[in-house]
Amino acid sequence: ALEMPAFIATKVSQYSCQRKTTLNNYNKKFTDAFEVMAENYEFKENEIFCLEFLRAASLLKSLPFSVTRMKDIQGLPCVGDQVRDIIEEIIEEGESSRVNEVLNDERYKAFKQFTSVFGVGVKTSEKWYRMGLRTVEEVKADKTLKLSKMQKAGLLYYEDLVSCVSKAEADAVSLIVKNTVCTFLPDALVTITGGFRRGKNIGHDIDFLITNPGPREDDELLHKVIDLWKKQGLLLYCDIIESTFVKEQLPSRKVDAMDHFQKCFAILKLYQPRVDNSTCNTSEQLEMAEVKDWKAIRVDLVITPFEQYPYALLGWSGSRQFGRDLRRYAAHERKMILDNHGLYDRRKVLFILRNKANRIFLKAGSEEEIFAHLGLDYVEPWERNA
Ligand code: DCP
Ligand code: MG
Repeated sequence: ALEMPAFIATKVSQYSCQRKTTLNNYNKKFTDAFEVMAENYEFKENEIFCLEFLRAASLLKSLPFSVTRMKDIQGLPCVGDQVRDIIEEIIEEGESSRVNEVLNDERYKAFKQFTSVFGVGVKTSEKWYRMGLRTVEEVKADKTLKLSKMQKAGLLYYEDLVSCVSKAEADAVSLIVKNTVCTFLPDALVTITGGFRRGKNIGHDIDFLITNPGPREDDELLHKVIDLWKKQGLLLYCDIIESTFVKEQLPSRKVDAMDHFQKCFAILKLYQPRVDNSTCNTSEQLEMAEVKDWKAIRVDLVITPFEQYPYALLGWSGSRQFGRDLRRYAAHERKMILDNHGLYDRRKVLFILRNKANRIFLKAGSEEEIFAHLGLDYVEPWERNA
């Protein structure tokens, strides 16, 4: 850790895209607490308070030292009264009563379980909670529930999907994805994004970007890949979303908006010999464990046009908070609009729209060029763990 005198609190930016946040978190005790608070506010659909805690968590993750006294947070941005109170409690008591209250709250506990199911968000959780359901087991047992195809798969493979994806599993799936894509498009570029690109060694899914350099585009690529996996018996679930990208459309100013790429949310069957049978008690369980020599893994595949690839890469590499702050920075500090497709100068957009011409799109051949367009110092993927 840096010595305190080398650290000047007033120089810390309120935007995580102007900070370096590695996985080396000196303040996990605090950031875990803030993330619980943020999640609880998300479950209550209180976006303002949710973001306040997410921003504070992100800020403390970027500090090069552990906070031990209230003096340590003096002058820092993103630390409001609510956040300060919790920091104070944790410094003095070792834990926060407000956070413990949330952790013991019946509604929080139920929502936490429900939203851990693939395909289940706050809305569905609310419905189930109102029906008196409290656990995933109860949801599984209730045969009267109307479930989407996604939720059915989420419940069917629940145990595999809640146990996190390891780096080794991500590498194994990465090989499968690359091999399959290359049988159809040998020059295609397949890149792992999301948390694994930021250097994490676990994740809840594996995210891939696929693009084809040069003029050739293949709208059928994703369908061909999926069909082959189906034939090979590797596909447990898949939901293909066709591209909704329209050239004339203005970029979205919503900070958490979905992009318009053709994509697929899939569950793949990853074969792997199970070595650890120590949790099996009966011979029946042992037999089951031996029979199931695979694990269900959540995989996202996103197909991007080559000229939008750097923007897609930046967006899909996350973290979610880093992406939010990049877009907030672009809008508030540069009067530009950033999304996963491109970067637009709003003043120029208005000017050009008034003249009924096409919208303006700042070209970028790499992530470095996007940071440069925004007037930001480049931040490496492993420094984006905000
Ligand atoms: N993302 C996006 N548009 C979406 C979904 C996600 O731009 N419609 C971005 C934000 C995330 C990144 O893609 O930072 C990857 O999404 P994940 O939810 O997979 O998040 P991570 O990979 O960062 O975390 P995890 O380890 O939980 O998978
Ligand atoms: Mg991910």
